[in-house]
Amino acid sequence: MVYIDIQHREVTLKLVYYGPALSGKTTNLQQLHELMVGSTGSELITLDTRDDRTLFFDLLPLHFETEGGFKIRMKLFTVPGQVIHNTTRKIVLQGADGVAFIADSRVSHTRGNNESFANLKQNLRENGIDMDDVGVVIQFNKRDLPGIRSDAEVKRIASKGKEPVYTAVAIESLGVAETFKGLADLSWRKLERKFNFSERFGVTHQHFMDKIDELFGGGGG
Ligand SMILES: Nc1nc2c(ncn2[C@@H]2O[C@H](COP(=O)(O)OP(=O)(O)OP(=O)(O)O)[C@@H](O)[C@H]2O)c(=O)[nH]1
Ligand SMILES: [Mg+2]
Repeated sequence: MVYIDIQHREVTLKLVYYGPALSGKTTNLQQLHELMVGSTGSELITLDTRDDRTLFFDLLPLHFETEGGFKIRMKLFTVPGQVIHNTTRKIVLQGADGVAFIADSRVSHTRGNNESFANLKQNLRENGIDMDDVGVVIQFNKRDLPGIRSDAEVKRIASKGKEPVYTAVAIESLGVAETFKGLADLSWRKLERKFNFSERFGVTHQHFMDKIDELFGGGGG
């Protein structure tokens, strides 16, 4: 859960990239890190990989300060997607304020996506997290590959569920920033509902989103 340090006027959000093995979770964080170079001094920390598969997690810490001197920290994690690493996934998910579910757009990966989404729900429940309190967004990644669900189909899926849906080619950095902004936006809304940041600390939602844009060099792009 979000960590609020009133004395130091500081809040820490935990955002987790979740999804089936090889869907592109680590790639999303790598691309975000590249996109934000210059605006944050943060390093991307990648732990325990073998053959480029995540064994524990990746972590991208971000931080910025509002004009009123309120500090916002965000910790972006990836989980290991391989089925066997469920214990690790569950631990990394503890206290999540937001989740970006990275799905593989290929039709052949439908089952893997569905099983991983069910696993997300189960691990949230087992961690005592109410899904309604968490900002969940979905990214259909690997739009460059053959055999993917059509845009129309992705739209249809989006209209059926309540989670915002994004499309991406993470290796080309397409859709990566949009997904992150959507995740930050929704997670902040959920927290605002509970903790009333704008009233307590003078941090409006718009101000928060402006700061997020600045991480990408400003200009809202
Ligand atoms: N064609 C294509 N390949 C991608 C895309 N995004 C990621 N990949 C590739 O997919 C493979 C897996 O990407 P990762 O980011 O390591 O996947 P992951 O979800 O972190 O995998 P685990 O850590 O095992 O759960 C890598 O070879 C990536 O380069 C994409 O948009 N298109
Ligand atoms: Mg990974």
